[in-house]
Amino acid sequence: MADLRNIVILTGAGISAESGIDTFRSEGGLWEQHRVEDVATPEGFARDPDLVLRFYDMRREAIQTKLPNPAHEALARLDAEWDGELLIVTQNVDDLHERAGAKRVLHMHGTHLNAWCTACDVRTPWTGPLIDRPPCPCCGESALRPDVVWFGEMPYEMERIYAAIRRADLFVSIGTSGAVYPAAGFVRDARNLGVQTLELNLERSEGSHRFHETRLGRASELVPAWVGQVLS
Ligand code: BV8
Repeated sequence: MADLRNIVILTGAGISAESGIDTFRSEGGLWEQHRVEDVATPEGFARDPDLVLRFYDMRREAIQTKLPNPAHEALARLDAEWDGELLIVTQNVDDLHERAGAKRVLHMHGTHLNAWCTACDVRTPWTGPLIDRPPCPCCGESALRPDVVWFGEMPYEMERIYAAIRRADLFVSIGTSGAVYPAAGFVRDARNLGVQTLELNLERSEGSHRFHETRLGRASELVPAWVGQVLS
């Protein structure tokens, strides 16, 4: 595309799969080990905070042992070399985009590596467990929760995301099943605005029919190939 200037990329768990981080919906995935209602909702947290804190403590610890894969590295290269607008909107709460060197990253569902104080609302970088109810470094209350957007909670920076989609020439979705809204609706919003849409995914997703083009394969192969095309 000659007039390609502004790109919005949406990533999901599939881009981190080859780094060894469980996705949500493949067999043996995260949700199969736990009922979503029990671990990824405010009600579940109120009902059994220890279960939820352990679920996130385990994942927070696990991601710190994982490394970015060629898909994350390719997006970081695009970020460094692309002189148009670029926004990597990730549904993931891991920090592999940043660890690969990407800068223009927006975590719409929060991040594993922050603790959010429900008493004073301050967010603090956090790498350890929360199960022992450590005190908030700011207010001292033992009221920390994962800084992660649960079902029924409003994703972060939605206006910034929609503004980027309105300005985009291309919307690319990488490694997501298109099962969760509002992220799964971005492709429809993009198409309604006349934006070109591309999906890179291991298998057809719930949203594949909405994309102009879908390429099937592993992110570690598809994403470097696509970035190479865009930068050439
Ligand atoms: C909101 C953070 C409104 C937590 C997540 C009916 C009843 C109740 C609610 C709803 C309803 N209908 C719609 C809703 C809203 C709800 C929703 O969409 N529910 C669904 C289940 C129907 N959404 C919400 O609640 C959202 N908030 O709507 O707020 C509001 C309005 C006003 C005021 C207040 C609120 C918030 C949703 C956020 C939930 N949090 N994550 C955590 O991580 O623990 S969701 C989580 O699952 C992810 O973040 C992601 O968003 C979502 C989907 O996961 P994926 O990333 O797509 O991963 P998945 O495993 O599903 O798929 C992986 C894909 O990768 C597959 O396609 C696979 O083929 C592919 N793949 C695998 N390997 C590879 C690969 N691809 C390439 N290469 C590979 N190697």
